[in-house]
Amino acid sequence: MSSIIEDLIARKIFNNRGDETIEVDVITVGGFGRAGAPAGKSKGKTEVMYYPTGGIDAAIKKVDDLMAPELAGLNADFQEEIDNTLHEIDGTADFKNIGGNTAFAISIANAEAAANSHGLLLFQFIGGNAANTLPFPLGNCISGGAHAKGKAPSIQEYLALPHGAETFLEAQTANIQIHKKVGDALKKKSPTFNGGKSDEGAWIANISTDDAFEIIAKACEEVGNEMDFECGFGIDVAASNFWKSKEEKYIYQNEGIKRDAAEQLEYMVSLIEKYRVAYVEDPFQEEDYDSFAELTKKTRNCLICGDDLFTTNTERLNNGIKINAGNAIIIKVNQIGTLTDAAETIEVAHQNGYVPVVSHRSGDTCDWHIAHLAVAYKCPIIKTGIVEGSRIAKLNELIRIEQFLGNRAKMADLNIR
Ligand code: 2PG
Ligand code: MG
Repeated sequence: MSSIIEDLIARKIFNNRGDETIEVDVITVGGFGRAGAPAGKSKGKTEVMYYPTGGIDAAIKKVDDLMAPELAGLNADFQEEIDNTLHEIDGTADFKNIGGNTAFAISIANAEAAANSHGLLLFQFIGGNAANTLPFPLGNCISGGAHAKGKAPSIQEYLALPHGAETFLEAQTANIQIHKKVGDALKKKSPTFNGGKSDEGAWIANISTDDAFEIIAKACEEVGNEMDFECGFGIDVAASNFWKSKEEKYIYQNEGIKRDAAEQLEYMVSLIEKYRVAYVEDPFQEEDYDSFAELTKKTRNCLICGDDLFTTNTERLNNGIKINAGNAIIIKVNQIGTLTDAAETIEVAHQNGYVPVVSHRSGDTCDWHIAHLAVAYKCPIIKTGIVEGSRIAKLNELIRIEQFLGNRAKMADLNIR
């Protein structure tokens, strides 16, 4: 009885970019949950719509007028029923009517309210006793592309991945050291570098794509030696953002280089081999499944991950699985709208040997739910920056979860050797 929903309260808050977003409280007889929606800047074309016509104000009114009365009296323990009800109220495939971010906030707040009604933490409520593995943090050190203002590498993110760490605390400590070293190296390399950072807390500098590789590779190697475990690194190319469909070329602005799909494939293979890159996200534009499959075939010991390619969508993931396009998938619940939809995609990923990578958005709040989702759904990697308030909120929560689990805690199984 304690999980019966009594009311929903929606409001407008701000994210780390200073943009408005929606937050929802779900109040049950014996508990409470709260979630604020994040927002992408480099969004996939097939993500659900964030808000209905009329924006956040219209979304809040719909929570008051439609969702609150409809959900009151239902049991928050039954996440699927709650999420199906959201789909029914909306009635479209992409949450056009109530907004995907509205659905997201209700869905996640509901899960938290259910856990809270039982006196459990979110990861325990969802994952039960089996949820005892911590993800490796994939953390952004250098921002470029759509996440930078002014001149910067075309590749959107250069990410540290300390995959040899034995504890989460060690892994996050390594990432912090790498981030600091990268900052020092950028100061030496670029006369115009002034310590500027992106929304995700990664450094922004006017350097070439290749210089960024040299800098992060060296920082990871040094920290790996100091801490005595392997620190790899990866990139989020976010290639859709600099793919010009008319020319059919990827435009590397800072270098004045253009590459067609075949040249981009060759370039990615050469980078992976030269720098032993452990993780590559969205190396091609979001409809080019074939190039993803080619790259996956041509490389070893590297995760080839789809973000804009899959948009946390089971159908799109299944398209990829058919031709072995990639071997990892970014999970962003607000790309698809509800926790139930995202959980289904994670399940399909697990069943087919794709590594699910739970991820923040560049525009985010200090909510820490994705820390719990990573543990609950056994996602071996969490992508959520290294520094900056919204990132630290999630990373510190994982440190708490690790402590809470005590000697039951272990790091996820991640085979990039
Ligand atoms: C990405 C994300 C997060 P955004 O492309 O992976 O780093 O960016 O939230 O802007 O889509
Ligand atoms: Mg991405």
